[in-house]
Amino acid sequence: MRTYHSEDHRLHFPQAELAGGQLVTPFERPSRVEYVLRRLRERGFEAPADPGPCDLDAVARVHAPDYLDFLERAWDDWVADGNAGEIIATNVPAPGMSAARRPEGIEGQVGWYAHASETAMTAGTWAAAKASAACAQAATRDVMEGARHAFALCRPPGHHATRAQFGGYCFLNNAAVAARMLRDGGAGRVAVLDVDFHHGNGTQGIFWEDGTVHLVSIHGDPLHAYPHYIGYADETGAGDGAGATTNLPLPPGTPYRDWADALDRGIGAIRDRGAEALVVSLGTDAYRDDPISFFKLDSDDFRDMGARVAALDLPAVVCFEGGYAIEAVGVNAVNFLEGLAGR
Ligand code: OKP
Ligand code: ZN
Repeated sequence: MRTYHSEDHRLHFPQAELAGGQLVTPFERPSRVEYVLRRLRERGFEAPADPGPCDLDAVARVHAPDYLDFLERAWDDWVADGNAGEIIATNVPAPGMSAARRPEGIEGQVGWYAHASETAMTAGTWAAAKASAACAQAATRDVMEGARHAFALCRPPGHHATRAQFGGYCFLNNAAVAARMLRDGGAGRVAVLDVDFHHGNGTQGIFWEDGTVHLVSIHGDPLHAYPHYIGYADETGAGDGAGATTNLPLPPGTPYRDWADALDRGIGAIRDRGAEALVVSLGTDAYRDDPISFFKLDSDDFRDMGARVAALDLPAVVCFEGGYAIEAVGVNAVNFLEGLAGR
């Protein structure tokens, strides 16, 4: 299995995340990647390849042009406006406001293009987000050329990024870019299996009315977990996409036994819809010691998870998402990959 990684992920490292009313070092930090790289090396995976430049046309297949333009110029506009700190959304168009016009000032625009305020942007965020998407693209090209599996060590993650909003540490939806590329490359039906602890709201939104891309997301019940206002089981898609979203929310304290039952239901749903290719949003934050999550998976469970996904017998692009128990992130991610590869 080839793996892709870009050092440019380091260009995104905000000093602060607003969490619990404090400014803390972001949970989503560069060292996460180091632990995955170390374990890949230890377990004999071939050295990660550089993905090359990001194909922005492929990104524009899932994101709005004005949003991409915003991401590109946000930092310069923010600095030009006299702001001394990092970009953090402080005002958002809440329900009840008309939100009829996009503001012209950068502060108003930041809130316009944000769905959460924990996620800061810095000078290097756009470059890092592009490098992350480039990893997904390179892995997808591998699979389109016949590889069984490929792993994109994406950072920053992507599955919370919607068509035109960032948030939840995500800017470009790498998994959605991969799924769209697979479809454009000829796969009639694609499934995205999102095993990150958090609901894949961005992916859900992007393919909400698309019956050819089936999202299955297993996640902390939004009654108790971010993204809080989306991800319920009765959200199943609309229009041509009716029935092509499968949400499997699970309660606090869920052990692997119950988690794996949900996975088997998700896998059954993917079989029923007849996917020809698979994208996995691989977050490892379902792990028992994850600092911001509430499932109880052990490291070995990620290997079993990979093996169950392998039984789908589909070519698969695996995109790295969340996971914040820093040292265990590498073990858990690589355990999944070994399970998937049947090692
Ligand atoms: C991104 B990914 C911590 C709250 C965390 C944001 C979580 C983003 C998760 N106090 N809120 O899905 O792992
Ligand atoms: Zn997550």
